[in-house]
Amino acid sequence: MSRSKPFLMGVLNVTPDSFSDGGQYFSSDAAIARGLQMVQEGADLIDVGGESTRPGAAEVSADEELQRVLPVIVALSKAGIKVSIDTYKPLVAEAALKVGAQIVNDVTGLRNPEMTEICVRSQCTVCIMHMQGEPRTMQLNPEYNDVVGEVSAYLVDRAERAIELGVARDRIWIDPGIGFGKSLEHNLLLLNHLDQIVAIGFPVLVGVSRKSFIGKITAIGDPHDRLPGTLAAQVIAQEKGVRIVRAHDVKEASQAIDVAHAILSA
Ligand code: HH2
Repeated sequence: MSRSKPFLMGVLNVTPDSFSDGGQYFSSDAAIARGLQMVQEGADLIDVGGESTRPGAAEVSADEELQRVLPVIVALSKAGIKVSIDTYKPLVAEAALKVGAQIVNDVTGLRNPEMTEICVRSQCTVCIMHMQGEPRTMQLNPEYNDVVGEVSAYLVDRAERAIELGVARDRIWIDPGIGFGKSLEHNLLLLNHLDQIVAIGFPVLVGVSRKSFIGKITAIGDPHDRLPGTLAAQVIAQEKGVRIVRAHDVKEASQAIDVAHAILSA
């Protein structure tokens, strides 16, 4: 059976406090340069975020978030790059779409009805991610009876609700939300059973890049040292059929995905 290569989403955090690249691309110039570089390195789209969602991160006002992301989205869109806006705030999503973003990446899975309205009106693509709880407290005591079943049911429910409200079925991506209200075991079960989430029928996006589950398995504290573990998890996700891989280290992920694709297609 022929299979297509997953798309590579480059992560661009225009924040001072993201868990692995906080402060690195906080100025617009540095962020734009990094966005262009990631496309050169093989990214198919760039996910621009202006507020960290790591456990304990400070909340940012919509105004502040807009100041961070808008100049970057304008510049990358003008350069013909596909941009997604990583936000749960309707105001931020709306403004980002107006200046050229084409995808809304909502880690709260369209919990806010205004976000759905904006996606319907703009006819953008939307990524619905699963998260248990809120970013500030989500890692305190995540609990599931059947994590794969519960996350799948949530994603089906949120996607069906979005369709009822007017989002086109072919504009929906789903994401199990690795690290968002999940223990190590929950993350591993989700990754090993991604094929069940793929079988739901929407394109699946997965973000494993440098995440703390890799640190827990390997006892590597510094997220920058988690590249080999990241690539292992990304290739497993690819093999299970995910359509979009979210990565900080685009050059390396691109090589891993190309090689895995050649093998899986032989
Ligand atoms: N992970 C992060 C942020 N946004 N969006 C989706 N759809 N899926 C993910 O797994 C995901 C996401 C966390 O990573 P990062 O953006 O690097 O960190 P921070 O939230 O600290 O800015």
